[in-house]
Amino acid sequence: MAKRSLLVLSVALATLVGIAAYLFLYLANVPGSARAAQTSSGVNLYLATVPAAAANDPHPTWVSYYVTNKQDTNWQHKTTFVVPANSLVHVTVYQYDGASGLRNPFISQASGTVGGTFTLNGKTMNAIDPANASHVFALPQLGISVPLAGVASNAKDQCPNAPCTLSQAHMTITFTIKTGAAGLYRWQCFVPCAAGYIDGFGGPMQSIGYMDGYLKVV
Ligand SMILES: [Cu+2]
Repeated sequence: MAKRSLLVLSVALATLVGIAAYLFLYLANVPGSARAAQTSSGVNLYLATVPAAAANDPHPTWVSYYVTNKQDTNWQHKTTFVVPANSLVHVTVYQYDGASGLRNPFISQASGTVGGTFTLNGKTMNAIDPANASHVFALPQLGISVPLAGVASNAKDQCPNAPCTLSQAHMTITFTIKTGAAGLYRWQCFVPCAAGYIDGFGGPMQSIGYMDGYLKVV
């Protein structure tokens, strides 16, 4: 009898431990988020895109977005960006990857940004050559999409993997978006940039933390 109660007790205990592990290690375990910097010039979000994540990443060969700072010296592998509601957010992307090209040239145009434009290395534009697209920063729910031009294939001193520095070959893209109501808005890339996956759309293209994430408007 005592042996049987002990068995029932240990099975019940093991089940509870399993449920707790599922709740806290899986369900409540969300990817990290980074807050945009509030400065005298407004709210600034600095991002970087790379041909491959850092060497110690779980997926060191995957293309990825990172959060960084103005000097591009504080790389964090986070793709949930926290920004204030009803505000202008100035986004800067330091883009270190080469071009993959777009199958749908429509996405090579900017939409939904303030003025309908972006700057590429300081020049104001509203579209790029679809063949030069490396990544796209798109928030479909908000009608926002910005093409990110790739580094020329013959550029000197290309960055192979994160973290990169501004002394290496890169494109600088800036644009401003206006946030509305608080909420969680999905963003993603639309360029088939996932080398080695079917149609370039698997792996990092379908994974939060690489070519996907959230804009958390608070
Ligand atoms: Cu991409």
